[in-house]
Order: sequence, then C-alpha cells, then structure tokens
Amino acid sequence: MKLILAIVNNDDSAVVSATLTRENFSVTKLSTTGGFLMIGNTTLLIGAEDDRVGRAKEIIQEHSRTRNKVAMTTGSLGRGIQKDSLEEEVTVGGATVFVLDVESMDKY
Ligand code: 2BA
Repeated sequence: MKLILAIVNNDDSAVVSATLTRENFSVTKLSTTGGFLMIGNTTLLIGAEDDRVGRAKEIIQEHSRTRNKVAMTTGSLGRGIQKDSLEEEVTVGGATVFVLDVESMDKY
C-alpha cells in the first residue's frame, strides 16, 4: 500500500477529490499554505493499493491546471512587511505529488 500526498491548487481541489472519490479512492483534504508564496493550497491524503497509484496520479494530473496569479514578492518573509513589497505575476497550480510506502493501515 502507498500513501499519496498531493499538493494541489485550491481552485482544482474540489474536482480532483470528487473525481478520485467517484473512482473509489478514499481521500482526506487538508487546508495548507505554501511556504514560499504563503498562498493557500490543498493537500490530499490518498491511501491506495500499489496497483491503483498510477490511476490516482493520472486523475490528479488531468485536473490540476497551472495559472498565473499576482503575488507579493516578499510574501515568504511574512505578512508584516507586505506593505513594502512589490506585486509580481507568478505561475501557480499544477500539482506536487509524493508517494510514500505505508508500513500498515488500521481502522479501529
Ligand atoms: P509554495 O512553497 O508557496 O511555492 C510556490 C511556487 O514558488 C513553487 O511552485 C515554485 O515555483 C516556487 N518556489 C517555491 N520555493 C521556492 C524557492 N525556495 N525559490 C524559488 N522559487 C520557489 P511548485 O513547485 O509547483 O510548488 C507548489 C506548492 O507545492 C508549494 O507552494 C508547496 O506548498 C508545495 N511543494 C512543492 N514542492 C514541495 C516540496 N519539495 N516539499 C513540500 N512541499 C512542496
């Protein structure tokens, strides 16, 4: 068994998790924040049998779009100094996917 950690854009998370659920994957959604841009994103936890990992990654890739967004250049340095920062267009979205080996999974 594997644990898939997929960091996706908030705007894509609903369709990604709905599609995964429709194909009988179990999904947990966490609200997360990127450490660099300090923009909210969504981390999906998906426990899946090894032979289903490829299909989960296909779904995530298919529904995760990259898009341009205006962000503060000093966003990663904290909100306190944002009044001194410049706006800059950056590319966000797509998906970052980690696949981890699972030692065991129990439900009590
Ligand atoms: P953020 O950390 O907010 O990063 C947003 C985007 O900023 C990144 O897009 C990348 O293009 C750029 N970036 C990040 N760190 C940078 C740095 N130190 N110097 C220059 N540019 C940097 P993605 O790579 O697509 O990552 C999107 C989000 O996925 C990240 O949001 C973070 O929440 C997560 N992520 C990506 N790689 C990760 C990793 N190795 N470990 C943990 N989380 C990761």
